Amino acid sequence: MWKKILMPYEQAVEELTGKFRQMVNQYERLGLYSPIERVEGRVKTLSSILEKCQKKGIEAEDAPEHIEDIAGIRLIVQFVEDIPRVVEIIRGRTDMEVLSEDDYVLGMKESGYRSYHIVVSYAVETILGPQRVQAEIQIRTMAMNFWATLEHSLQYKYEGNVPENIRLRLRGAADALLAMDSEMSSIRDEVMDAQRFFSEKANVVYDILNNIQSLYETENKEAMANIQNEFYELYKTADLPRLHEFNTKLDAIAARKKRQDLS
Ligand code: 0O2
Repeated sequence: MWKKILMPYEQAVEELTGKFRQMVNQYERLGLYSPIERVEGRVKTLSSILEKCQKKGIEAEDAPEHIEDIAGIRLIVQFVEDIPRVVEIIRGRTDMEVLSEDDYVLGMKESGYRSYHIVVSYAVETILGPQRVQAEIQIRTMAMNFWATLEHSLQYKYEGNVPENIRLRLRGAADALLAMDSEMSSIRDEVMDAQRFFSEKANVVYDILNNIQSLYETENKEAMANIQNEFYELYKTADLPRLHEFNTKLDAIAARKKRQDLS
C-alpha cells in the first residue's frame, strides 16, 4: 500500500529538484547571479511518516492529507536577501500552487531553527493517472542549513530530549550564525561581483574554445599555434574586456572563412 502511496511523492521530488536545478543552470548559462546555490530533495522515510503520525495523533492512512513534508525540497541560498527572491519565484510559478508559508527566518524558532517554509500543491502524471501532492520547500542559507543539520543529528541521537546544556549551546551557535549571515550580507555586493566575474569569464572562455576548435578545420597549423598562444597569454591576465575582444576577433575569422567557402 505504501509503495503505491509514496510513488507520486517520489515523482514530485524528482521533478521539482530537476526544475530547480535547471533554473540554476539557466542563470549560470546566461552569466547571471543565481539566487539558489544548491538543490536537495528527499521523500520522507516510512518510519519517519509513522512517527510523525503518532506525534500528531493521526491515523496512518490520513498521512498524505495531514503531513505536508512527505515530499521535501531544500533550496540552499548564499545570502539571507536571496530568500525573498526565491519565495517570489515560487509564488510566480504556474506549475505549483502555494498552500501555506511559514517564516522562521524573521521569527526564529525557540530552538534556534531558521528557515522559510512553503507548502505547495504539485500535479504529477503517473501511470495510474494525474495526482496532486503536497510538497514542503525549505529555503535557507548555508549557515542556517549547517545549524539545522547538526541540530537534527543531535535530536536523533537524544531521541528528541537534547540535554539542557547542549540546547543552550545550540541556541548560542544559532545566534552566532545569525550574526555571520548578516556580516556576509554586508559584503554581498563584493562577493556577487567576484562571482559574476568568474561566471562571465567561464562563458567567454567556453565560446573561445569552441571557436578555436572549429577554426582547426580551416586554419593552417602556424595560424592556429599563434591563436592558441595569444589565448594562453590573455587567459593568464584574466582581462575580461580583452578576452571578449579576442573572441570577437575569432568570430570574425570564422565568419570570413565561411564566406570564402561559400564563394
Ligand atoms: P525531518 O526529519 O527533517 O523530516 P506543524 O505541522 O507546524 O505542527 P511540522 O509539521 O513539524 O509541525 O512543521 P514545521 O515545524 O514547519 O517543521 C517541518 C520541518 O522543518 C521538520 O520536519 C524539519 O525538517 C524542519 N524543522 C522544523 N523545526 C526544526 C528544528 O527545530 N530543528 C531542525 N533541525 N529542523 C526543524 P521533521 O518531520 O520534523 O523532520
